[in-house]
Amino acid sequence: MSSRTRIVLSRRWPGRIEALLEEDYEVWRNDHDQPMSAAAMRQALRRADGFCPTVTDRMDAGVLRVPSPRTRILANFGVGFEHIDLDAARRSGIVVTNTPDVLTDCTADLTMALILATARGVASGDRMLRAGDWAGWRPTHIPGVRVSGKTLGLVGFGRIGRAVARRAGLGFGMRVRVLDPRPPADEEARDLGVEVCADLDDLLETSDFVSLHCPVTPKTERMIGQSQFRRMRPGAILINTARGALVDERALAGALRSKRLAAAGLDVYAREPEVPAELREIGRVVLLPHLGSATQETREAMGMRVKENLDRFFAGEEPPDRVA
Ligand code: 8YV
Repeated sequence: MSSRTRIVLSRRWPGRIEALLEEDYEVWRNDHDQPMSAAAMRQALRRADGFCPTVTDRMDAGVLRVPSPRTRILANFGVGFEHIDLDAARRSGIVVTNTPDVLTDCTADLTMALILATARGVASGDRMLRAGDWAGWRPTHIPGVRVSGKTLGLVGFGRIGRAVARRAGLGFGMRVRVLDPRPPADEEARDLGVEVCADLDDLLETSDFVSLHCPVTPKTERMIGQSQFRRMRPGAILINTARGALVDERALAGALRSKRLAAAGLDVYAREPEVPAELREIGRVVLLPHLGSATQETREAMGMRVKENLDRFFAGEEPPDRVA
């Protein structure tokens, strides 16, 4: 019988990282690579020393209420951890970690991709051409919106928000306005080239592009709804690479249909992988399947960051990215 520390990976990971983990751990993989059921997760908590979930694993109090779990650490593959009930984990004596930093740049890059794609008809132009509907160049074809020099409002100014601000400010000469419960001090804001907004209305009323970069909490859930869309500039564009639950998706579809908003670029949805039909029907929405951190380099770095948390924890040390 093996006396190695046993860990469960809830989904398939990049092969190189799975192989590295297998050198140090007894690894139980979910070879079907489908979200694990609550029963399967509870069984994993009973039988493995560590469990490595992703955003597709809803680890609520019902799942975590396992009598005397063998699992002592939930090492999440991802920076966001709203899918894990931290209080329930604490009550079961389970430590929780995440993977900050390593996905900042790639998520910020994808945010810029959505800003450019929505403003410049990248997806609709591609669709039109593939459908054989391009009749040739003309001055009035797919008139986009200029990005350079416009105002970008960032709701949430943590690591990813800051990385977006650098790209937008330095690369595209955008004026960047930010909102965060812990705003940068005046000097830092000056150094970063951003302006701090007084409140959400101030940001919405002054931005051509509004991009979300905050976690979902009871306070921020559906923070962008009908009345917020009414505050936004006519013709503004909403970008969301954070979490779908921040936005009232029905109100978003309404704001797009009424042309209050020119476009939206979404990488995340309230009930993934479900994407509301009313959003799919609107051509001015660019829809991506949660690709923020999806580069080979970043997914491997996320796996390595999980491994570091596991290694330190099982060596009896404090894991570097402990969130509970
Ligand atoms: C991850 C993300 O790929 O890290 C996050 O919070 O949203 C994504 O980029 C996903 O969460 C993996 O669990």
